[in-house]
Amino acid sequence: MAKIKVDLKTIYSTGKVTYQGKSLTLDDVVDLMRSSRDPAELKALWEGWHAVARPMRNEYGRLVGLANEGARELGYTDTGVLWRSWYDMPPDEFAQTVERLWTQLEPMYENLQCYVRARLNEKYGDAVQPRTGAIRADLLGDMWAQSWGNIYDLLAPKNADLGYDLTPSLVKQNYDAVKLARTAENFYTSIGFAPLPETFWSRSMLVRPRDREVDCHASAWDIDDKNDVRVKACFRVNADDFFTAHHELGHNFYQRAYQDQATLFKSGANDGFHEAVGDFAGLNALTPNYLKQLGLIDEVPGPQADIPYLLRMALDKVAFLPFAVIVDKWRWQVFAGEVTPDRYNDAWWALRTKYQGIVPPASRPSDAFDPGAKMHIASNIPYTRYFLADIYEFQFYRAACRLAGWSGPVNRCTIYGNEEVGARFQAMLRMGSSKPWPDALEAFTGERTLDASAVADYFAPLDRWLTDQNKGEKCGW
Ligand code: X8Z
Ligand code: ZN
Repeated sequence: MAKIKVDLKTIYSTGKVTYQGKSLTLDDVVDLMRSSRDPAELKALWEGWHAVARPMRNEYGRLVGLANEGARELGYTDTGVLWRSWYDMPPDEFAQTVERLWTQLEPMYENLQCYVRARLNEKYGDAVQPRTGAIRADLLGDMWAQSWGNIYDLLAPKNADLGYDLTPSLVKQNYDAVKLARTAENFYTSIGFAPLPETFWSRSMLVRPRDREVDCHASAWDIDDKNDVRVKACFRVNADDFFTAHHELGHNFYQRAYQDQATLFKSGANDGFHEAVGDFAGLNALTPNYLKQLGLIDEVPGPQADIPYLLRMALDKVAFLPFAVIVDKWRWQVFAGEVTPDRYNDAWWALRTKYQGIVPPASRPSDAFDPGAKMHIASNIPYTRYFLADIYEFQFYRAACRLAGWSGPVNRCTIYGNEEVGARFQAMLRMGSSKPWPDALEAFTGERTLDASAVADYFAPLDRWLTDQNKGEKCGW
């Protein structure tokens, strides 16, 4: 099993795409897809990367069999049940909880999909993107069509301007990978966290080394259960990695917060909490008030920028929801033996189309293994954690803004510099996994359940606006 895991991981992290005579790494391709608006080029890059995963299928099938053997020895029916057993409730109830949360947010996603599809149709024409049905997966500014913020320029409201563009500002202000991480650290220290240890800066990998192959997918590490925390990433200077820097450091600050717990409790309240800490910081850090304090924008835009801002956020946070559901829905089916290797790819696209309303740019080869083109499948890392984080981070944010006594539009709230809120937040993180997660959630928010209303309330003004914009469209797919 260890050998298979290394094989799959290696195929993923060393995969190259040959395009226009150049050999491109995944981060090169991802970078091109952020800004390319040429459908032929996008299709070539998308197909090129998905071809990398083809040789994984057989070994992946063997991994599933071995993982299931282990899960059964531990008393679980299959690995999917084992993975669903981590949330202080029976595995079936957890699956129902995910379904409940998704069902609550689905109408908002459909609204967003409908609006985006119409704008893409106007940009590319019927032959590339029809006005009805699913969206072509390569047109959304992201290899996995999981977050769509990079095509905001194609979707911006006609008469309302966001007022700034973060990526060029970062470039203009001479940001580099270290400055991204320093800036993220600054958010945490402003709310009372101790600065990162010097070893973080000397031992982390923040850019892609030129002399060897590395796994570039960003991750955060706790090496000694004490202070030797590190990030491994290949940051580039753009809005995505500005956010990712906050995300990764969230893992490290959480690790340090629970370092005095007993060994068994040195982990997140659940894995979704671990992902949500940095996302919560990122939500605060993207607000115009804070960006102004950093000198990244000249002026805080007026109320006319609220809808554009919410749209920009929804393209990342709302668009992500169905993707974050299907990655493990697919694996739950696979681990349960409901989907066999010959149907891996079809089952993947059935879910992608049903939940996300997207389709591949052209029909897929019969031996394709498109799930393997996503790091978390190739490296066998569970994914529902990111769905949970997408919910928790808005619950954290809503509670933080309440604690801070914020009264303006919620999207403008930032608790930057608020040590009182920071202390409450750290008290939750210090608990590690010593208590069931509802206790941890309650310690900071006063709430004990996963609650989609925090996301829904945050985006409510946008949802109304989208409904209005979509008048006359045939939404759904
Ligand atoms: O894998 C990550 C982090 C590392 S835990 C960079 N994320 C998911 C992804 O990239 O697919 C963060 C958002 C979702
Ligand atoms: Zn993470």
